Amino acid sequence: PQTVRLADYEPPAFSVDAVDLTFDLEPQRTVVTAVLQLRRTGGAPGGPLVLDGENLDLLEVLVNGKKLSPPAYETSEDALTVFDPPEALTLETRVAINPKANTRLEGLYVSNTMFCTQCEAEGFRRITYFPDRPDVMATYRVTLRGDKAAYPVMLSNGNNVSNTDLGGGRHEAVWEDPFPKPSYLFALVAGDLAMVEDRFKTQSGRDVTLRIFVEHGNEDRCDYAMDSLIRSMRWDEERFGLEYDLDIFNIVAVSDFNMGAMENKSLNVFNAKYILADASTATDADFANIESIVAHEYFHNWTGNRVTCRDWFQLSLKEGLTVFRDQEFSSDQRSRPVKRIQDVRALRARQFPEDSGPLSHPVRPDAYIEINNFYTATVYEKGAEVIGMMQTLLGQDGFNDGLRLYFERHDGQAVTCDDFVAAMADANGKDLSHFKRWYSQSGTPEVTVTSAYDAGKKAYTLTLEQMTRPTPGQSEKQPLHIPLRIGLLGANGGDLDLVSDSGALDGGLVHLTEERQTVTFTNIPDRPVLSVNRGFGAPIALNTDQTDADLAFLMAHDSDPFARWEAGQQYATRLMKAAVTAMASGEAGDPKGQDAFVAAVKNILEDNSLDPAFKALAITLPTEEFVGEQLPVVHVDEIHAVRAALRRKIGADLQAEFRAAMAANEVREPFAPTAEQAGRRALRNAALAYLTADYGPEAAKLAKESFDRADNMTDTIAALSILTEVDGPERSAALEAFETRWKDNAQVMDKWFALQAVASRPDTLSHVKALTKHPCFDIRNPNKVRSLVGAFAMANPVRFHAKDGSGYTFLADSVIELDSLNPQVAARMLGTLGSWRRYDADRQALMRSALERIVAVPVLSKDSYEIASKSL
Ligand code: HT7
Ligand code: ZN
Repeated sequence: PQTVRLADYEPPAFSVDAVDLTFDLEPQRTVVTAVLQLRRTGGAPGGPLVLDGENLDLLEVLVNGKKLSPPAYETSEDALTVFDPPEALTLETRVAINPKANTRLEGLYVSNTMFCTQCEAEGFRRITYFPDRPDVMATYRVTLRGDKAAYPVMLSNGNNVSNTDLGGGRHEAVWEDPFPKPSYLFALVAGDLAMVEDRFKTQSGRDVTLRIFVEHGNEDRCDYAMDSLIRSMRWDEERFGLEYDLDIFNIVAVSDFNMGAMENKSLNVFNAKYILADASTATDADFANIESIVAHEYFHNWTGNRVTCRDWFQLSLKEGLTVFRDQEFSSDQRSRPVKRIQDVRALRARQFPEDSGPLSHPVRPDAYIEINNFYTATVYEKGAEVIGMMQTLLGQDGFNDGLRLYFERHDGQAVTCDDFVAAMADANGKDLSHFKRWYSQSGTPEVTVTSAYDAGKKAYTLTLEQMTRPTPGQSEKQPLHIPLRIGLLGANGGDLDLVSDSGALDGGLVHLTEERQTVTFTNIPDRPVLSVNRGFGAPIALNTDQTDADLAFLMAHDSDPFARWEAGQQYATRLMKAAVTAMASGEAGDPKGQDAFVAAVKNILEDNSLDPAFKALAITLPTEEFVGEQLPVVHVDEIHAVRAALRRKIGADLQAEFRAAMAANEVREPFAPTAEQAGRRALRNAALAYLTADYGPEAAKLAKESFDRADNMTDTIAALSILTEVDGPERSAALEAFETRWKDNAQVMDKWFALQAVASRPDTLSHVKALTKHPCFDIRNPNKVRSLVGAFAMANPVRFHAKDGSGYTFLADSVIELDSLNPQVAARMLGTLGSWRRYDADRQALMRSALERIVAVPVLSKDSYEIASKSL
């Protein structure tokens, strides 16, 4: 397969001013008529007109109303070429497509009985011939014709300008979108759908109709999504002055969807999982996800749609910025520190491994085989961190000025990350050229901080060194501009005033721009305790000379809540690493060292100044995956054993405290999806998990009681996740009760599949295999695949990495089967095999051979080929 390179970017040879599309909708044969107004804007004079197109049955081509025949045009597997085109022309094509047979879920497809589209990144070329690239922006008029009974609802982008009964049981709807847009933002939906409606008045007085379309029976489960949409619209006006620009905003929930949601202009399409919720079916985490994803897609209306990407290498221009915006929104709606901790946990879990593995790429990648593979944690989450650092450097007002200038300059254009940074720099009179390296350099910078205290001079000196390890294709690394927020704690736990050799430090911000720098703080009465990278202001890995006592002190006193949480994580990681290393080399280890940590956990539990959501996070140990990453070799079984043992010890030592925490945080009032109630449930369930950490008979009883009493999905899932680990009759009783109650609810059944897939018990893989035959499992449904195969491969390290290689074989088999149906989802399942170099020799060999088996499949998608071959 061909590699596409940023360096080869050429502006389009032809632009499209206007598109007129007509769809005659039939599940197995939809006819698409496209009329494009084209004009030459580049390329070689007199050169041919080349349009992208895949899997299209071409029926007819006309130029300026005249029918063409070969050799005036030719088709290939992925293009239509028209020779000797006029400089400006009307091109009409008619193609037939088969939406029902479209298992890739890209382009136009059928989900249950409804039609829907997914065009980002390159799905539009599966609908009609078109220059399917984001820098071709056009206005669209769309006519939809279909059976009135089967598709009473027919939607596309923009405004509904007419509806006509065509007779014979068919009808027609016409939609016009006045805003020029790239083809990836085109959408259509047709089906028999229920609708929930609300209204929003913008700050300038525009009355917007808000509609959510769902399958019949789900109308009552849209309230939270609608409320999230309204809150997002208001927040974007208040925070950034950004207002909605049409009179209608539609959302449609679909069951079969490759990702979370899609920001098509005024017609957002969502994975139903991120719309439908109520107390009995959704967990607190589900509600939080709905809030942030609804906001994310809405925010794209400005950051992505009004100003879009010139090419797909610039994906982070819209995604990094929009993730930053949705994170800010959720922080304002909920607890900012808790949100920050959750975001950092996600970044470490998904982006850090990517950055240190074979698929490492910059926030702005410079080459790809399949663009679908670059919707990554690096482009999204690290991209958001880069935006956040810009806000730190410019201040919130300066950042807002930069954003204003960006829209002033580029509204209606397709632009680059460089254009974005230029607007930020120009609006603030700053030079961001050094900072911009974050866009082009891959890898997580490692910062080492060493301290020295001079009691005589009352001076405290920090030496800061940064280093980024080589990544594929980038052997040389340059120093980055790393903004580090630093605090020094005095003996009473308070923050000391920071006066450095370069003057007072505003907010404790140190700019690390060189490979090595020192900073000396003066007037420091005693050796302080260092708190560094407060708020996780920079996405780095940090080495410090902090002692265990320093970490315990920070856990108890740091004024920065993130740093308080982080100290606990580092402390626990240190203990677990030591125990794993000892165990792997057959030594006894020093479990006594763990008592001080348990005492620090007790302190957190009993600190009444802390909110329950924070406490729940602060007492949760780093994941097995995180611990593994800190070790030279991932000792899978030892890490699992050590973490489980530490959890049992904490649970046993703090029995009384956990019982008290459970009682104090029981939510007795009616369920509400508020951050406050969610925090109490999180702490109550974290306490329950510690009390049952030995999975013995008492634990089974306690968890089962909790399961039976639960009146909301959060508590149900918390109890069931414990019960999946136990051996007694409570396990099967709970799993069966859950299945009986929820077998008709696909979304809830996803949870049931996932819980069984992540159980650490030895028989998990056999259960997972059996579950692939369950009537609710369907390999064509991405949510099901992610719940069962994805959860097993990505969230069950001890069973996925079973020494006999059975986990790898299962994954490879599943990927090979899925690849022929849905390559995008298949390729996403593969990521975990890429880390094979991090394991022992036996596992390395087994993981490699699973990858080799995939690469050797004769007809493999370029999606899976790219991931598997680059992993080897
Ligand atoms: N911009 C979208 C990214 C996307 C996508 C969504 C659904 C299915 C396939 C997709 N390919 C790319 C979603 C977002 O980031 O908002
Ligand atoms: Zn997005």
